[in-house]
Amino acid sequence: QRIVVLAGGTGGARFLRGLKLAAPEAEITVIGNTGDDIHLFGLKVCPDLDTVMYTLGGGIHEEQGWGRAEETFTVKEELAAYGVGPDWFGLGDRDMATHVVRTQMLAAGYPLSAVTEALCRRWEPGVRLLPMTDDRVETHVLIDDGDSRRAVHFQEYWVRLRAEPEAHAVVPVGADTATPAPGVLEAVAEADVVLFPPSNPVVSVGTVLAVPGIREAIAAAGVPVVGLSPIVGGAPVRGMADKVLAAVGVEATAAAVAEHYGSGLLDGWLVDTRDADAVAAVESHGIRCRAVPLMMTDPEATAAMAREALDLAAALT
Ligand code: GDP
Ligand code: FO1
Ligand code: CA
Repeated sequence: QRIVVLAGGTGGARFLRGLKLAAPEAEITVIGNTGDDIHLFGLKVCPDLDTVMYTLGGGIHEEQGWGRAEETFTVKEELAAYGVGPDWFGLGDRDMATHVVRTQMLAAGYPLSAVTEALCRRWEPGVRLLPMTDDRVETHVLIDDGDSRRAVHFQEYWVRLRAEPEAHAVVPVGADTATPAPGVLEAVAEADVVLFPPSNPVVSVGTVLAVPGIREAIAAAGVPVVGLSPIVGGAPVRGMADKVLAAVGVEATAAAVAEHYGSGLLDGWLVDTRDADAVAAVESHGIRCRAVPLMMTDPEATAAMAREALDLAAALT
C-alpha cells in the first residue's frame, strides 16, 4: 500500500509514528511543510522537516515536540554574549549541527530535497520525507502595528509573539511561483490513499496545498483523501491554530475545518468522540465522517487513529 501524508511538525510527526505502527508494510511518502523555514545566524532552519525527521528517527525532545533530546544551548548563550540575536528562537547545539550541514549542502548547490534525503540517511525515519518544494517559501502573518499593518515571519508571530496579536492574513510568500519538489507529484499520482494528519490546516497542510500542482494532483489521483481533525472540543489540542484559522475566516471547530478543506479535496474526515455532534454537519457537506478517539497520548492510541483513517479510506474506495 502506498500512503501519502501532508505533514506539518509535531502533529504530523506524532501521527506518522502511529501510522508506521498501523501499517508496517506500507510505503509512506511524507510531503513536508517548508513554509515555517527561516534563516537565522546564516543558517537555514526547517522546523517541520526536522520535527518529522527527529520524531521518526528517535532524536526528538518528546515533551516539547520539537528540537533535540538532551539538548544544550552553549552556542545560543555565546551568541547572546555578543549581543547577536534573535534571542527568542531556541536553537540548540545538537540541532544546530543539522542546520550547518543543510546550509553547507545548499551553498554547494544541492536542492533542499537532496539535502533532506542526506540528513535522513542518518536518522532513518522509515518514511520517504520530501519537502513540498525546493523553492524558497516563507509564511508571513499580517498583524496590526499602530495605525497600519505589517507582515512578520511566521516564526516571529508564533514563537516571539506567541500568536497573541490578531492575525489578519496568512501569506505563504513565494508559494505562487514554487514548483513541487522532485518526487512529490509522482508520489501523489501513485498513491493508494492520501492522509491529512491532525496538522495545522492553515500553516501546515494549507501551505503544502498552496504549492501549485499539489492540490490538483491530489484531486486527479482519484484515491480516497482522509483527514483527522486537529481541533477537538472547539479548540486546538496543542498550540494556537485557532488564531490562524480566524485569519482565514474559519471557526475553530472540527466541522468547520472539514468544510474549509471541502468535498472537492476531502473524501473522509475523522473527528474526536467529543465532537460526535459534528458528524452530521460534515456529512451534509459531502464528506464521510466518523467520530473516534483522536488524542495522540501514546504511539498505540495514535496507531489506532491511523487504523481508523485507513479503514475509512477503504470504505470510500
Ligand atoms: P506544528 O508544525 O508543530 O504546529 O505541527 P502540526 O501542524 O503538524 O500539528 C499541529 C496541530 O496538531 C495542532 O493544531 C494541534 O491541535 C494538533 N494536535 C497535537 N496533538 C494532537 C492530538 O493528540 N490529537 C489531535 N487530534 N490533534 C493534535
Ligand atoms: N518553538 C518555540 O516555541 N520556541 C522555540 O524557541 C523554538 C525553536 C525551534 C528550533 C528548531 C526547530 O526545528 C523548531 C523550533 N520551534 C520552537 C518549533 C517551531 O519553530 C514552531 O513552533 C513550529 O514549527 C510551529 O509550527
Ligand atoms: Ca509548523
